Amino acid sequence: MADFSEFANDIKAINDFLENNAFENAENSIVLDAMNYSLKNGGKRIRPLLTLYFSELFSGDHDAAIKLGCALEMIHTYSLIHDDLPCMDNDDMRRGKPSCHIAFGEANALLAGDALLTEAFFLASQSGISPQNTNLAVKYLSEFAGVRGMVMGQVLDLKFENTAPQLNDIKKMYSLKTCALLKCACVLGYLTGKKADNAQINKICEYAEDLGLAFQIRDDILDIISDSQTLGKPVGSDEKNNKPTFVRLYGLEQSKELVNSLTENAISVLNSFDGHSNKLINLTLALAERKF
Ligand code: GRG
Repeated sequence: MADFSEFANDIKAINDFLENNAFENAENSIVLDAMNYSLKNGGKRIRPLLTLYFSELFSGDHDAAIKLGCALEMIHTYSLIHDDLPCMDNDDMRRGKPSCHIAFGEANALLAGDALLTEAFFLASQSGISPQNTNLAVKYLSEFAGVRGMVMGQVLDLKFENTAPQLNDIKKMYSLKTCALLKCACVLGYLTGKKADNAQINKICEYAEDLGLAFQIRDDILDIISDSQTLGKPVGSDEKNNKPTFVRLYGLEQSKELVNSLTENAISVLNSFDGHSNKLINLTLALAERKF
C-alpha cells in the first residue's frame, strides 16, 4: 500500500524552498506575517509534488519545477484563506491551526490571500524556463486559477448551496474548483521540460481530471468519516453549509467505488505516457487512500 513517507524528501525540498525564498525582500508587516503563517504551515504539498513529478517524467528542470510548483502552492494557499472567511465557508481551523482570519483578522486575511495570488505570478516569472514556456506558464496559471477555473468553481459551489443540483453540475463544480489547479500543477511540470504540445497537454489534463475528481470525492468522504484532529480542519463542513456533494447524493459506498475507478483510470492514463514514474503512480494511489 502506498503511503506519503515516500514523498518526504521532495516535500522537504518544497518546504525548504518556501522557507528560504518566499517573499524575498518584502517589507515586514502583519500581512506578510499572515502570508507566512498560512503558506509555511504544513499542507500535503500535493500540487508542487505533481509539478515536480511531471517535470521528472518529461526530463524537465528540477529547480524550475520547484519554483513553479511553489507559485501554484501560493495560489492554493490563497484559495484556502479566502475559502475559510466568514463570507465563504466560515471555518475556524485550517491545517491544524486557527484559520488565517482567526489569527490575523478578516481584513489582513483578505489581503494575505490577494498578495499570495499576486506573488505567485512574481515567482512564476522567475522560474528560468524559456520565455515561450514562461508565457504559457502564466497563461495556464491564470486560466486554471481564475474565472475560467477555480474561481468559477467557487461561484458554482456558492450557487449550489441549499440546492439539489444534478450529477453533471456537481462534476462541473468539482472539475473547476479542484481539478483545475491539479491540471495546472501537472502542465507546469511538463513545461519545465518540453515545448508545448497540445496532444500531450490534453492527456496530462485527462489524468488530472480523474485524479482531481477522485481527490475531491475522497475529501467529501473524509468530511463525513474523519475527525477534525486528523484532518486539521473542521469536519461536517459540507453538511453545516448544506453543500451538495457526490457523497451526500450517492452515499459512502458508491463514492468509495467511484474514487477507486477514477484512480484506476488516472493510472491508465499515466501508463500511456512514454516515460514511467513510480512516484506519480504511488502518489495517485496514496491520494485515493488518504486519511487527511
Ligand atoms: C477563489 C475565494 C476563492 C476560493 C477558492 C476552490 C476554493 C475556492 C477553495 C478551496 C477550498 C476547497 C474545498 C477546495 C477544493 C480542493 C480541496 C479539497 C482543497 C484542499 O486541498 P489539500 O487537501 O489541502 O491539498 P492542504 O492543506 O493539504 O494543502
